[in-house]
Amino acid sequence: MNRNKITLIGGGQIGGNLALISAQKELGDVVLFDIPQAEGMVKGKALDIMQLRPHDGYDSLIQGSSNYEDIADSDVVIITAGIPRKPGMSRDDLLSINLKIISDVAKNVKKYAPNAFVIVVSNPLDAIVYAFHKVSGFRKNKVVGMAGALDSSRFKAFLAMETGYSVQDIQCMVLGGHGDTMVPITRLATIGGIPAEDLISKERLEAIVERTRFAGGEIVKLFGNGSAFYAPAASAIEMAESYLKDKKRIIPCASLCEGEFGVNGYFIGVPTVIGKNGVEKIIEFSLLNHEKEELMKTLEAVKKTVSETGL
Ligand code: A3D
Repeated sequence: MNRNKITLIGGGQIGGNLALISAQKELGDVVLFDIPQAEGMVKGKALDIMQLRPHDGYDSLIQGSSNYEDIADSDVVIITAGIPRKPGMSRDDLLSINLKIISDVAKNVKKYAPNAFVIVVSNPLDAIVYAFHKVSGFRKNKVVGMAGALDSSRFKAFLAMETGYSVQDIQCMVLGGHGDTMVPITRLATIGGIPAEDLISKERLEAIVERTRFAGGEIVKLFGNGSAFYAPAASAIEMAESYLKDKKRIIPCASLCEGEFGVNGYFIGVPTVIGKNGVEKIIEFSLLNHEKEELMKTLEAVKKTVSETGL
């Protein structure tokens, strides 16, 4: 049986962790790709993970490369190429640099891995995934942005920390753009199937929602020179795994909406079914008035950043 091929464009903090988790889950063979100036770094990380394999006995092959020919015929491409935030920066501050990078990456992915399912992680997420889609011309079911998976896992983590109950028993979703205007749907958060609103006071829930909105910034401030990477990597892997194993998980992802939730022509966080055909469906459900208003507010923020791409 042929193994899947997973290419990681950008071999920095998230890229290295993506390689490690892909190998540990035996999702397939991995190409960890970066620019020529970082070739030694990705080759070193790849070799390090190859040498870790005997501990767990997994057989995935990990290769570092700065040659686009090595990504040929990838099944999945996860893109983290770009620069991360530093304290005081918003995700939107990264736009001009990461836009140039994603344009270059999109052309090469189109040339060498035209059939891949592409997961974009680089920020500002909703605009960068839009740019990838425009420049590559990939069909909308083959391009998706990772954000809601992470924002939801942050919401879950904070609910678990608040109650002391297992994260496994917590369900919730965060929709909208990947910025401070994201929309945690508090009324649908459950703990062991019980509405979180019944178990946690209104004030504490509001504080948790607020912490979720700024969770990325909280880590940026602690690091001082970069942004989160463990949870972002795990979130993107969850999406890749659902595609490769045709699991049909329902994950909040930045998907191209064409009318769903009243959004047209933009990538924004919505509940998305990921299976062997990529983005198989966006699941719409009724929002309350204040949730609709919040979604429209986050859409305005996404539109503004997208308009700055000039695409
Ligand atoms: P970092 O450790 O700097 O890695 C980025 C890598 O991209 C570096 O190794 C660069 O050399 C490489 N790179 C730069 N230009 C190119 C190019 N043209 N082709 C290929 N590789 C290139 O950053 P990181 O891994 O911490 O973060 C990566 C991106 O993810 C940043 O834009 C972050 O803002 C973003 N991010 C997004 C989320 C979301 O939830 C959406 C979360 C955390 C980080």
